[in-house]
Amino acid sequence: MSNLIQTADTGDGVRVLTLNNPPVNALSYAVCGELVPAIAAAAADASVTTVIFTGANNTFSAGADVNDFAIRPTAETKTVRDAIEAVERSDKTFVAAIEGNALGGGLELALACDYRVAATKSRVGLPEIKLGLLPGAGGTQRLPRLIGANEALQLMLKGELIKAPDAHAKGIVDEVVDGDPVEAAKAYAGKPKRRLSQRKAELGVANLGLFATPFVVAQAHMMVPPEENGGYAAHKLIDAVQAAIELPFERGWARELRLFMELVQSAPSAALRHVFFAERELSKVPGLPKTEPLPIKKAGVIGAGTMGTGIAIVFAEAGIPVTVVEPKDEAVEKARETVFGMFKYQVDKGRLSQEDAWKRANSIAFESDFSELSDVDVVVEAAFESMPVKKEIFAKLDAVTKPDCILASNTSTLDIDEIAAATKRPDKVLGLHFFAPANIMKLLEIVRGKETSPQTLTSGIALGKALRKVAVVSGNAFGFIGNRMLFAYEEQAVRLAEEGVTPARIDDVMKNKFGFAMGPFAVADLSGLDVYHFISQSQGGAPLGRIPIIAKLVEQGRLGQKTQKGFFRYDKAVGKGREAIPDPEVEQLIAQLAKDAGIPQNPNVSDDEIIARCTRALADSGAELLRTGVALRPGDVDIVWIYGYGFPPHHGGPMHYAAEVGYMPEGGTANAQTKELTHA
Ligand code: T1G
Repeated sequence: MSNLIQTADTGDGVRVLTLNNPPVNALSYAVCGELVPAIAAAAADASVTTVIFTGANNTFSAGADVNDFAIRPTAETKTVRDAIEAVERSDKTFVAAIEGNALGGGLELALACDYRVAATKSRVGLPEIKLGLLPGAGGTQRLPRLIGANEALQLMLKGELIKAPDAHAKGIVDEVVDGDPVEAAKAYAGKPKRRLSQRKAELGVANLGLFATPFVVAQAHMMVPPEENGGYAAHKLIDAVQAAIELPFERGWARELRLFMELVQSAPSAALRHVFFAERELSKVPGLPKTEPLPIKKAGVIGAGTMGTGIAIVFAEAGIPVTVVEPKDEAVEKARETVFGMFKYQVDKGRLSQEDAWKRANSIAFESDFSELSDVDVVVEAAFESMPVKKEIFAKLDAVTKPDCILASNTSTLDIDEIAAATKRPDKVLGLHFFAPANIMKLLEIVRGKETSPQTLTSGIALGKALRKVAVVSGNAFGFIGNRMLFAYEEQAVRLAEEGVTPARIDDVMKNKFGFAMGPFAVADLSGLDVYHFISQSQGGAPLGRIPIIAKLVEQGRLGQKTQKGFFRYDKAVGKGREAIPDPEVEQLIAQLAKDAGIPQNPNVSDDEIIARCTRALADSGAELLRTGVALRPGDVDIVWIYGYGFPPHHGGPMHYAAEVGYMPEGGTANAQTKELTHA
């Protein structure tokens, strides 16, 4: 026994079993191996009337240990289900005393109890769907019996975490306390058993009569994505909840396990579990000496354009007052409108109180003079994408800001070392590359220059967390991680178009068949074809693909969504001008240019071939970034593409997907400098 379960008797028939598996008290096979006998011992002990479950380190449990899903259990292995069956078999009263998080199997253990007491600041939830799973320890059978099948299903489909007061209002917990929930739980000692397994699951939808269940179930299946396009777990979850409504508990419990086992062995779940751990690896930079991050209490932003304003809002939402330096009054006016409009939207949506919105909006100051930045801790420059402009700004910032102030550029393609060289503090310079719209997009590329000090990088990573961003460290190279790969991806899409496959078909396949949020040509039109043209010009002028399609389109003023025509046409009357409408003129232009260049046509290439070529281009480019050390791990590449470019998470990202389909990128992924193998 290794103390994963701590047992304490309070002498009046109450036994407290404390889950003790830091940091999140995951209910691993090892923990369950101790929990099952502990429950059995309490059940067999006549002096015990009541068992209280709680967690050490002020948290209940984050559920089953996700690592365990990669291990095939043996006949001896004890799981959360075994622990819950032990509770179910016992005639003692069981109370869950929840503090911190009670998630997944943790909440399922609590649902197996007769009573649940939660600390005010605690959260409960069944987020398994985010791992491509369903609650496999009774959650799909007990939660519908507690709060009604329809509401339970919605909660599990979203996988959202619920604050204790809301959980109480929904009837998930019986009491919310400000003090110690264990003390409060003792008041339930000896109270009658109240097992959810003994209840019937009501649908919880009024006035639908006889065919209510089939109707609600059919509706639910229609509301979620197709199985092959990210909806695999959702459909199984709906089946499990249908079983809770239609079958006796024991049979529903068995059905749930069968559905869970199908999911745990599935590729989408393996991909989403990879994403879960890859995201938690991001802040660990191999070889980075441990240093204390510099405190960031005040910030500055240069430029009140779309990016500058978005970045200022990000700081304000994180509670960091920010000063935006912008010489042009009309830009300041526009920025102020954007800021107030954004916070008003949050109030209207009930996400923010009027008072908080006001406070945040007013924590953004607009000034025209750099000297207003003399006491800030970090400045993010978001000015025009021109090296001379940026160097001039950094030289000024170097002169007016305090020595410890970190100077960051939001450049998406320019050389951070060259920008840093315009200052006397290159060790305090790094790239903080936000993605548009900065206050919406979660991804942040932290670009490490060759002079960036460990403390500056550590401070950048800590700032990324404070701004609630998913921050990925990148080396300083053209396009960093995301945009570098975007060019390779777009190049392949353009090549397919040159061979006679229409942009509309390529986008349809990559979006509706593979699962991208948007197809490659719609992405190009959204970013602006002039941006692509400008960047390829700055990179030697080679066009994307074999013929200068983008150059021709730009020549014709087809810059993309912003000019209502690019690869596609956009009509303000259709989908607020954001819906891509195929344009025969562009298809004819491409066909003519391809004919002139003698490019063999293959318009009937299969959907799978289109997917393979586009995803291989991503994997090859990602592999090159790993070999050259620009990206630290394949998981980092995957997170960049999932959070920054709409790569479908149920495919795990470009590198994970390549491994999943058995594609090894040219040259492999071994980092030439460290010779470290960086497997997907
Ligand atoms: N299993 C294994 N490791 C876990 C874990 C888990 N369930 N949860 C967290 N960790 C690790 C994580 O990798 C990190 O490790 C450290 O703990 C701190 O986590 C049968 C099938 C609880 C809200 O989906 O959402 O139960 O990087 O950095 O920001 O039905 O972790 O330090 O080495 O995220 O404070 C369902 C997953 C499981 C919840 C805390 N449960 N966890 O967030 O810390 S499946 C979940 C979280 C299940 C049953 C099923 C968050 C958190 P390292 P962290 P945090």
